[in-house]
Order: sequence, then structure tokens, then C-alpha cells
Amino acid sequence: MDCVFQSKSGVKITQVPQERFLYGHILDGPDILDEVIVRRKESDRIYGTRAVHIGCHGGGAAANAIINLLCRKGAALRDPEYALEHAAACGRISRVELAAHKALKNCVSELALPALVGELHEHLLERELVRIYCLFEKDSEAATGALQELLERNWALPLADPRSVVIAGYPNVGKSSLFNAIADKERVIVHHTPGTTRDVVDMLVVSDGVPFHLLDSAGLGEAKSSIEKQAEEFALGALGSASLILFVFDNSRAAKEREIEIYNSLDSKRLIPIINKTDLPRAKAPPVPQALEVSALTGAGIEKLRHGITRRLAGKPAGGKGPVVFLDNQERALKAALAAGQAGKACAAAEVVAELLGHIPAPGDSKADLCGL
Ligand SMILES: Nc1nc2c(ncn2[C@@H]2O[C@H](COP(=O)(O)OP(=O)(O)OP(=O)(O)O)[C@@H](O)[C@H]2O)c(=O)[nH]1
Ligand SMILES: [Mg+2]
Repeated sequence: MDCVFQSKSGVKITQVPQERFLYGHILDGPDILDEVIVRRKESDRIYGTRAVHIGCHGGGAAANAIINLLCRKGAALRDPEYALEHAAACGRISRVELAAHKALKNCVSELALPALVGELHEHLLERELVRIYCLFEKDSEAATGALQELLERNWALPLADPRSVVIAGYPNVGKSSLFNAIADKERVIVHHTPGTTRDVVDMLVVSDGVPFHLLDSAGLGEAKSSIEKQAEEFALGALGSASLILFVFDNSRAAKEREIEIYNSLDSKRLIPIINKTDLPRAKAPPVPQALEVSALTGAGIEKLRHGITRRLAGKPAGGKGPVVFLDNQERALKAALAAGQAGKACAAAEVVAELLGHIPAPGDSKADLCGL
């Protein structure tokens, strides 16, 4: 590193104590590539080796030029994701930290940032899991209570792990038109022929800062050919795992008995009934009460529908500072641990928590120190 870095003070990076910042320049022969701040670490937590952190001033192009220079000098380029996976596998970082890094990389909602960046800076969820693990050894009831409280701090779930919203209904009611209207993009084919949509189409939409997977699907209830039956099966599959179902009726015709039957068979907690084509004269009284009236053609009611979707998906951030559960698999594991704890199986519950952390907290673990081990 000293062969490419020249500090302003003339001190070499190998001569300063670790963690001390040094200001200077990266030089490629006589050329200055960038003005930088560097910091040496005897043992980097992620890479597990001696490391030098370089803070570039000139943005992406300057950073790339420095990377190229270092590669010419014999450095090898490593995939940061591989490095994180490796660090977790070796126990240098926890699985919770690994998950936060990955979620941050895939994050499309700035509303999720406080939870993810917070976890990377302060390890609040990780610390709480260590605390709960330790608590299971001493006071199982208190540990179960803490798990219950932690499970309530899950507001970041739909923000970091986007939910699925499926548009369903009879053929030709305007599902694909509604998909395009909500997504604000001509993404799927719209046609007056019933049975146009066959495959499930998925698009990530962000509205009011809340991301969700919007899914268009084939019409239900009228499948005759084997292709239509397969398309309907795909649609039903999408409905099974959806957080919300936008069930669409057609304002211009009376709802069919089978259509209402399908609607009533769906999980009412996840349903939003919608009457589309309200720009056309109404054929009959709405088939279900409190349906949201829209016109995918004119755009009437679409903004209100978007707000309705995001309101239903996003929870309210818990007040105050504290740990936040941010991924579905964390929530699933915590629920399993809670069930085990409530069934009096403290060891099994603690094991689930340890698995989530990726390691068994041990005496001497800096985070275990927090709970007095
Ligand atoms: N007037 C009016 N026509 C609409 C509206 N929404 C959709 N349509 C028309 O209804 C027809 C069917 O629209 P699609 O969006 O393809 O309906 P779908 O439910 O996806 O149909 P399938 O994929 O075949 O099940 C097309 O001719 C659309 O232009 C609307 O709000 N108003
Ligand atoms: Mg369609």
C-alpha cells in the first residue's frame, strides 16, 4: 500500500497505529489518482486479514482507477458478497449481519433504511437475540416474553422483504389493464378477447415508498381447454402466497354466481374487492359491499387504490429505538422459537435463536457480555 499511497505528513501507513486516519494521495507513478483518507486495520472483521480502508474523494471513476492500479500491483479482486458469506461461515459476523448486508443491497425502499443501516451500525437485533438466548438458560418465561415483544417490532418486514399483491378475477374484467394502471407502465397485454393472460407476470412496484410485487394472473372460473386450466392453476398458486388479493369485478355486467362463489372462497383478511370499468354504465348493484370503484381506462380511483394497498401492507414503525425484525425468515424462526418456549422447550427455543444468529453465543462473546455471561 505504501508504494501507491503518499500521506500529506510523510508518515507511512504501516507506521501509524491501526484505526488512525491518514490523509494523502494515491499515486500512479507521477500522477495523482485521487485525494484519499486511509485507515489500517490489523484484522478486518469481514475479510479476516490485515486491511487498509481507502476513502476516495473523486467518486466512482476515481475508485475504479485505484482498483485498477492496485490490481496492476498484484492485488486480487474479491466479490464482496462472497467475502460476507465467508465471514458469516467463519463466525466473524453473525447471520443477522449478513442478512442486513444482503437486504441493504437489494433494498428499493428508503423507508427500510433505518432498520437495515441501524442493524449494521448498532446490531440491535443481533444483541437482542443474544440476550434472549442467554435468558433462555436462566428464565424461560422472561425469554418467551422478550420474543413476543421482539415479534411485534416487525414494521420493516414489508419494506425490506416486499409482499405480493395479486390481481385476480373472472376473465376480461380488466385485470391486466388494472396491472398497467397501478404500475403506471404498459407492461402486460390488454385485449378484449377473454383468456388473454395465461402466465403470472410479476413486477416490483414502489408506491408511497412501499415496495410490493404486483402480479397479473389469468382469469378464474371459466377454464375449458387444458392450457386455460393450467393458467388457472398458476393463478391459484399466486393467490396462495399473496399478502393481498385485488379481486376485480366488471361494472358493465352483472356478476356471475360462480364469480361471487370464487370471491367468497378467498381469505377475506387478504381481499380488496374492486369494481372496474366504472366509466361504463352500471349493469347492476355492486356484487360486494365496500368495493373500491376504479376505471383502469380513465385512471379514476387508481391513486386511491395505490394508497389503499400501501396502507394495508406497511405497518407503523415502532416508536423509539430498538431491535427490528426485517426478514420473513427471521419472523418465521422467531415464531418457531416462541412456540417452543411456550411449550416449555427452552433448549429447542434457544437453538432456533442460535441458528438465526449463525453461532452459539459463548462466554467472552462481546455481544454475550451484554447479558452478563
Ligand atoms: N371501458 C373500460 N374498458 C376497460 C377497462 N379496463 C379494461 N377494459 C377493457 O376490457 C377488456 C379486457 O381487459 P383486460 O385488461 O385484458 O382484462 P383481463 O381481466 O386481464 O382479461 P384476461 O386476461 O383475458 O382474463 C379490454 O378490451 C380493455 O380495454 C375500464 O376501466 N373501462
Ligand atoms: Mg389479462
